Amino acid sequence: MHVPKLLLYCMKDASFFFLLLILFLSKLGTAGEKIQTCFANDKSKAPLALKTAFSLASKPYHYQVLARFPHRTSAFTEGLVFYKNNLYESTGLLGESRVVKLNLNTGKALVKSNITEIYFGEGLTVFKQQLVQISLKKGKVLFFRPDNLQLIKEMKFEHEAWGSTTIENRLVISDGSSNLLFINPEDFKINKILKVTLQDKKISGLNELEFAEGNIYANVWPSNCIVEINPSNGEITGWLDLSKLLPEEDLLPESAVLNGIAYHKQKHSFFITGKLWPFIYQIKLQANDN
Ligand SMILES: [Ca+2]
Repeated sequence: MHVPKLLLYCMKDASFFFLLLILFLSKLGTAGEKIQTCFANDKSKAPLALKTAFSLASKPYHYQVLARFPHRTSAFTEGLVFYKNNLYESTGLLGESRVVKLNLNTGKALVKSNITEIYFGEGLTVFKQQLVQISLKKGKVLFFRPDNLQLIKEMKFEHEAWGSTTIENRLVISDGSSNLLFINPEDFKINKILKVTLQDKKISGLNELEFAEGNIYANVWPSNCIVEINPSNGEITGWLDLSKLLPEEDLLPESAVLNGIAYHKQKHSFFITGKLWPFIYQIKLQANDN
């Protein structure tokens, strides 16, 4: 049926017109609910384009919480990674930035890095048995020994850097845009820029990263959502809404968004926390029911 004929039919038959209207409004309502769940704790006005893209995407992954561990509410988490069964965290804020080896059961720091210079720590990853911490704007990259967190060396990366992970012999760095930068860690030159898209829409705000089981997982700032990215073409293949992970009574300031993703290969599960969150959650992804 051609559109003009359809309109004519609707005008002739008011009930059919109202049926169409109800269907349209119910569709909007479904999208609205999805937006609200994904950005339930978002007080910082995530871009409308981002919200719309998620509302149009397929349903999020389900997840199961396997365990909950304490987390220091003073920790402005910027990166989380496992190395040899130990969990390491990078914290941000000027004067508060360091790398910490965590006791998962107590939430306390077993070992802390000790850098006197003021910088803003960001993502944390592992390369050649060393922990690599990037920083926001000073171009500083710090390499630490995992056992005692002594500084091994410093390098420069003249680019804004938010999150990081490692794929084989390259680091992958986010910069808050929709791009992921593939870096040679020997000279910190950019080898490749991967554009991340969801149904052909660019998704910006990519932050903390984790490479796990062939996919890149990234949390999308400022939200409590994690997206699953195909590292070969940048397409988002799934997403996870973690806005219900923290109990409502534990809701924290505006800046307290999800920002820690570490994958434990042997336990087949993710360890998730956020800036200033009181807990680290161990979760297992489950397929969605699309
Ligand atoms: Ca990570």
